[in-house]
Amino acid sequence: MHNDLIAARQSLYDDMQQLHLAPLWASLHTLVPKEPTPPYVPALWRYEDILPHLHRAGELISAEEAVRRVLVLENPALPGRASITQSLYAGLQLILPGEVAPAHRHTQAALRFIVSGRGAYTAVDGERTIMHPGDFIITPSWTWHDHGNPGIDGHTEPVVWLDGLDIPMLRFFDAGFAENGEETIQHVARPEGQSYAAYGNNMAPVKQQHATLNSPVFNYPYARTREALETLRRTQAVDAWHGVKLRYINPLTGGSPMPTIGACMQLLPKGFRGQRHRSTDGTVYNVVEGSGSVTIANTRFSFVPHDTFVVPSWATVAFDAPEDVVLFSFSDRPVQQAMGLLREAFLPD
Ligand code: 1HN
Repeated sequence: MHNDLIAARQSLYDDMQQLHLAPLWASLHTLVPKEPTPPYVPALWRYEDILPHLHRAGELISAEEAVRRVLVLENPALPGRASITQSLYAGLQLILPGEVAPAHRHTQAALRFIVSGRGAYTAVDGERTIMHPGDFIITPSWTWHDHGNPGIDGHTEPVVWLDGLDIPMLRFFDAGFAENGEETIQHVARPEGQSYAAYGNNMAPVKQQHATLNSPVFNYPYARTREALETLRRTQAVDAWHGVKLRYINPLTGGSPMPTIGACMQLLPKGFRGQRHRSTDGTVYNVVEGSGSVTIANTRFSFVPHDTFVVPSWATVAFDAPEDVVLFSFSDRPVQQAMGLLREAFLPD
């Protein structure tokens, strides 16, 4: 009787399959897990391992031919998906002296976190900004952007940055559009520094302060961020989980600089031994300064400057900083917050 029932059920499922029907009760527990079960894994990419390959690519393909010369950091459990988490993409981009990466725009939003080198610029909707190591730069959805590396003061060097995009999220929504610019290098419409002067000094133009989805500031310079963290470590209690951590904001709203990606910078003072925490936003980190280690779930990863690592949704994370450490990070937090889904937990010792 029992075997008959099993066979009869299987026969039902087989017949249903012809009609593209599936029994919910067979997968209900995986569809609605008790807590997140991300299909991707914690991982760390050593800059030292990536850089030789990036330079080999530099010898084999120009920035212009490649359009963007990027090595994609693919989550080891999501091969071929151009995804570091389920919602986010990350890659390391190289632009050599004299090269240009042609103007285009797309609905996918991008951030740049400058890793190494000086003398390159990125242009966003008619304004250029020189990229310095540690700068956080945004290229919001559907903004024209191109990059170039003319050098600075007669001195030229390769420039490398980390790109973060919401590519998998837009793929999920099937909301991707793109177009190429008519010119390779977009026309410069405003002098460098104009948007920062207008919006980057805790002030806003008296006649045009309507808030938009994207921050009117598009380069958040490292010098200012670093100085803020340095002052705060000396003047306030260090958080037991985050150290000293600030989030980047759209100055007109106080919200994230772009609606789909949030970003932070944190300083872990020498000797910091962080407590474990977790959150539903899978997060990508880039090491700016200092060596240390991070324990993600049960795995400990050592890191040095410029390494990149990913902490999956709901995995516990704790940092150890035997010297001063500065970490940049980004995630889909603003999306989860807008949907009322973000959860985080700060675990006791
Ligand atoms: C893109 O436009 C850039 O502008 C970098 O530098 C990476 C990955 C996929 C699609 C567009 C850039 C990208 C990208």
